[in-house]
Amino acid sequence: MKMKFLFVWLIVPVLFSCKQVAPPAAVGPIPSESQLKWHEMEEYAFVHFSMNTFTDIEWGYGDKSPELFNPTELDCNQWARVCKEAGLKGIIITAKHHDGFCLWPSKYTEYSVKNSPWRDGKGDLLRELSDACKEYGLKFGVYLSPWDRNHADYGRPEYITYFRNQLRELLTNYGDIFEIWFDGANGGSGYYGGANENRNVDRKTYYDWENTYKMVRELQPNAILFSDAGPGCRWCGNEEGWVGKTNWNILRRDEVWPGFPDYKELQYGHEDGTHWVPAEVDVSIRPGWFYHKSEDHKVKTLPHLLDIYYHSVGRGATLLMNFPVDPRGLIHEKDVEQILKMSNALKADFALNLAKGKEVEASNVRGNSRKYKASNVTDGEKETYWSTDDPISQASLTIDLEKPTEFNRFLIQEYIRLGQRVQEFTLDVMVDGKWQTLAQETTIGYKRILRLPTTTASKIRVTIKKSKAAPLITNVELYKAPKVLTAPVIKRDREGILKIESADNEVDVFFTTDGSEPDNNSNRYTESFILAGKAEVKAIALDPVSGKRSPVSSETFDVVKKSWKIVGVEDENANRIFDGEPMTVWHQSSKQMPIDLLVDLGQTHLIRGFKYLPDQNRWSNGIIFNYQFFASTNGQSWELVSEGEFSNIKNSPIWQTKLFDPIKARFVKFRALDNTSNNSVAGYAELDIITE
Ligand code: FUL
Repeated sequence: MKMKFLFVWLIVPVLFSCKQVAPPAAVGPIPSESQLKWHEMEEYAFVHFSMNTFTDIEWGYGDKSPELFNPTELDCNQWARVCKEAGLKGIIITAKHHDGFCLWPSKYTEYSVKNSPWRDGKGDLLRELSDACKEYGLKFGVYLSPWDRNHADYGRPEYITYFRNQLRELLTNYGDIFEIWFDGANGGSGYYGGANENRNVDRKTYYDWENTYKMVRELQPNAILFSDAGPGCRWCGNEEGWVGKTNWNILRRDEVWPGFPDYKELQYGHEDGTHWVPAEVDVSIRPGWFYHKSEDHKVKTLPHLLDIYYHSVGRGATLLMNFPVDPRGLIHEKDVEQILKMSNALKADFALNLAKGKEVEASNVRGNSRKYKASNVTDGEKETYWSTDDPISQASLTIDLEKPTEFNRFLIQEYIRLGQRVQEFTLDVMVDGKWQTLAQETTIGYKRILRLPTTTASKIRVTIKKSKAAPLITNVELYKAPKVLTAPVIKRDREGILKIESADNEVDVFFTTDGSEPDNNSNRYTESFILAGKAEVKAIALDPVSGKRSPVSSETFDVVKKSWKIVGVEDENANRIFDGEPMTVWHQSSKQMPIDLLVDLGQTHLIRGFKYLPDQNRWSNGIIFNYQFFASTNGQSWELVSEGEFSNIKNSPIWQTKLFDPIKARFVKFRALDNTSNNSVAGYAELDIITE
């Protein structure tokens, strides 16, 4: 009797609590250990630096002399220092770009640094960079272009031996390589040892990738192989810096090959993927991958860089941020400034996790086991996770924030070691005792971050609406990111409508129109309005809570261009040159220069100068160099009021201002005598006059 009592009251409960709950089984493809480590890197750097840096082009033909490669202040420690400070975890370098020029003294070609004046031909950039990476605790990776526009054998089987020999050099001489980049751009025109011809290859078969991968696995078993199709990680399908909101880490890999035409699918992955091939977002901090002085004023702004972060890392991809190292051999100071702005802003965004250690309740816990308990998501441990019974249609987690708490960032992670599962989830918040839905989303994956309107809630609820199997959620975090206080952008269109845009829509914008410094007593901007005539507009963004303010932005406007007309042109697009939008452009082409642009100003003004903004696009065209500018009161008899060149416009295609003695004019004629690319195109982003 006594024994039976003991058994029921003591042994049975003990047996029950020890009951083994079946652990969740893997669902679909899962990542390898190296892929898991790679996911955790989150952000790392790309460096494009090679012959193109010295020839000012993006794709070298393969015919330029190694003599041209001559950085004067090359300092890989500077690159590593900047990357380290910016929180980037590694550097991938263009060991060989499409033009075939090698940054290391390869045994297999003369087309390398060994025939350049740099370090008297004794330099090895890969040695210097891999050493710098070691010193700064960064990982080191290489880009080796499969396409080689210099090599005589490109397109023939012999080239594959050459390519592998080079790869072997890279994989054996520079320590651990974390990623190897095989670009999808392949085949086309080139120098090819002097043949100067077009060579196309069958991208599916020519490279015999399987055997190359085998070699990599032997020499660097942990290296992640990048290509459109992986196998380690995949291209994200664009070079703008984003991956889809729905982002599957898995891919029907055998349907994809480097250079495949449906590459846009790579932006989302395949929900029914057969292999773990996560996306990497490669993007340059400037428009080009290589350095061009003409892009010094086009380094991406902080709001743009933050968008890139939230649209890459924030959607479960990694971010590969490119620095076009300049001809000195340094990351340009403007790029340094912007990347540090970005990393400082991100540090501030994720400074304090408001959900850390908070109580969590779940609608269902797998086998009621403590191992899978809900509070695993707020314990800061990456190996513990909340899970539910299997199968389950829907499950939710409620985090009690204890008091009304303000936040605007929500971060969630799946335990991807056992596969990516979640297909749909929602985020609800309890405000004044009532639940409201704040977001409805799809995939999570390694990490998902939502930027939300600032919300004050006492509880949040995450509902997994649809999942391939029991969800495994390892982490939920909440933050209150500071406002983005960059100088507002001021624009006025042809009609005279003034718009002021700020990067953060939760800040106040104040402005003046008389050139005085704006503060919180100035006009508050709420919506666009007509601002006629001459004005110097200045604006600031101000966080109403902290009182912090942005730098001041400033724009000067002259007469409104409403009644301006381009004479003798029917093309509607021509009006783009008066629209106040620097990114829109109109081109005039002709059989030969000069090309005239004749504008009727609609009324007579006393003018004393003009302003010209050339095409601002990445592949810009028709940048006028030598010009003449004429004025007329009747459109018949013209007076030449200014002529000359826009010095340095090729390197610095910013607003060009020319002043002259005041003259009355109803008509102006802007004559392009030539342009920076020696063709007969005149391109205009904007044209303006300066009146007395
Ligand atoms: C592209 C290349 O063609 C560009 O030059 C650059 O290297 C970029 C990262 O990949 O496909």
